[in-house]
Amino acid sequence: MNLLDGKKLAKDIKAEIAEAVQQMTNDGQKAPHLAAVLIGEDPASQVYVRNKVRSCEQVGFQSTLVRRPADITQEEVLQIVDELNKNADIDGFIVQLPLPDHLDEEAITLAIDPRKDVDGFHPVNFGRMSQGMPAYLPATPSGILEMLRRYEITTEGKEVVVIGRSNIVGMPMSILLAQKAYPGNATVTICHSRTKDLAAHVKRADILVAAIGRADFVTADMVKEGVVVIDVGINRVDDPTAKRGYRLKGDVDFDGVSPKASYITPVPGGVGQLTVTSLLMNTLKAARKEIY
Ligand code: BQF
Repeated sequence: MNLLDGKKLAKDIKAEIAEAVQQMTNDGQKAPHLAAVLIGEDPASQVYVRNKVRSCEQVGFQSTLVRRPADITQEEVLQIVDELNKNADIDGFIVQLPLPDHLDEEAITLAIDPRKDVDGFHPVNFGRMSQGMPAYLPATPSGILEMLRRYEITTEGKEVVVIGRSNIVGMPMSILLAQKAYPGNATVTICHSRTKDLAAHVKRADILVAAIGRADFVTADMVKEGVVVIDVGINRVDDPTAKRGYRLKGDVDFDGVSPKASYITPVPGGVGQLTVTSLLMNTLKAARKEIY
């Protein structure tokens, strides 16, 4: 078993981004500037946003955090998005999901200028991505592609099984791995809650992407010997012995599955790390106007 070490890759990628920022500022340009909108007090969202702001600092980006209470109105959120769209100093911004229930996530995502949509969630970016046009790719699939590239994992002709069909992970991941590209050229199966005999599909996978959102969902009996396992799950499970009272577990039973896997991502320290570096890469591209 080989570990797909997200922590190490993230360190390398951040050093590369920091170098690019140095170049820009040496050339008299301003540093890339990312803004994040955080609404409410969701504990996981607070961790993620703090993580993103700290990562910006590490690479020399400017960052702006816009924090608002959970009872903000839809109109007020749209007002913030509009201001960020117009603010020439901001290269890209994100609205941290999930949003409180009374807010319309779809309408808010649609209000973001696609040229500043560094999360790649706007349907214009999804559409461009689907057609192989330059686009801001959603951060998690983009991070997974980068991981496959850097570990030189072959995807051409491989059986890929993606479990999960979300707009931000499962769907775009499936499209990207089926595209005529590297990494890509795979034969992709999308499994979901209505799939009949999920275990039979998973058993055929050369590469498995697990994006379900349930701790230890994939067990050793379900996978083929030699499988490459990409575990997207970030699940909090109670652990009284941990300092925060919980620990993170993936969607894959790591201890059971890893002896059968040729490569596997750990949780924590796997895909999540690359999700954050992909957001930074997208912001760098936005500052350089590389996409459109
Ligand atoms: C790690 C996310 C579900 C829903 C909304 C590093 C992150 C997580 C884990 C992180 C995630 C998950 C993010 C690790 C951002 C990934 O070392 O294992 C980084 O910050 N993530 C998010 O912004 O929104 C989510 C998962």
